[in-house]
Amino acid sequence: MTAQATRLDARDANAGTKVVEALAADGVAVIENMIPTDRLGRIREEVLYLRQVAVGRPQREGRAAIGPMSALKRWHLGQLSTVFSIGAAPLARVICDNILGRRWYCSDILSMENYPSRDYILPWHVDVSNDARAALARVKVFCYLNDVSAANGAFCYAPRTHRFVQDVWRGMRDGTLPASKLHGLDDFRRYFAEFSTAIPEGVASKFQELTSDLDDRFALEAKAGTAIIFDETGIHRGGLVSQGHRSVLRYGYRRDTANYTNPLKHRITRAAARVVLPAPYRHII
Ligand SMILES: O=C(O)CCC(=O)C(=O)O
Repeated sequence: MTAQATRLDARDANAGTKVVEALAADGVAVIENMIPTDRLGRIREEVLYLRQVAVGRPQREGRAAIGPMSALKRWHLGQLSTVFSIGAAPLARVICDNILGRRWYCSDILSMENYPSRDYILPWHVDVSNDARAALARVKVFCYLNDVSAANGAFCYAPRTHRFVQDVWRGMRDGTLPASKLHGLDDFRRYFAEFSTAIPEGVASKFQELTSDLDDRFALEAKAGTAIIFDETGIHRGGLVSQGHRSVLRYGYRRDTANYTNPLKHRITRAAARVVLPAPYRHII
């Protein structure tokens, strides 16, 4: 299987800078040992707890998410201390500082357990829409909790596609391209065919080249404890689990500028939490 992304090690002192460079160039980076081997057992236990409290009952399969703020309000921080310490690791903070600026927080911690299925976990798609604030509005740190290969659903990313998707968003925003909601790879293919005369030639041909033969060569296979960081404007998919299972813990970080229902209350609660909570919680809440 071809490795289609820069691979580095979380213990490398310059890992943060290298991740930021790889994200700008390729839209994706793989970080080995994001979760040290000796903490994987504890993380798996805490993830079981997270799944139980997040959905109110033990749940073997599927997604379960908890927001750090809701974990705080429901007194679950202590039981999730290792999960939080990985999310607040210096490397995660350096990456968020560089990409999101100084004001960011962890908005959600998501556990995903996938078992054999006839369907891909998610087909080729991008996550964000044509919105100036959306590009890299969120950083996702996507950690494998077991060894993952193409056979058990490795995450797949088409490197460098983020640049051409962003060109299209830019064109829509400045009015040189017709506005349209594009999410799946087929939406992009249709759009490129329909507006071929408006889309700059370099953008269309490069996008087509990068997405013409997407398959398992783009699967990011890695050992338990490895994290994948990716730009959500690039084309990616969840793989197919044909045997075994895949266990993932995904941290989502956002700029602290989102429109909350009650922004003042939200800000005050977060500011207070940051003063009173010990590390690691105060770093990411
Ligand atoms: O679960 C996966 O492998 C895909 C996840 C994904 O597409 C996403 O986080 O945007």
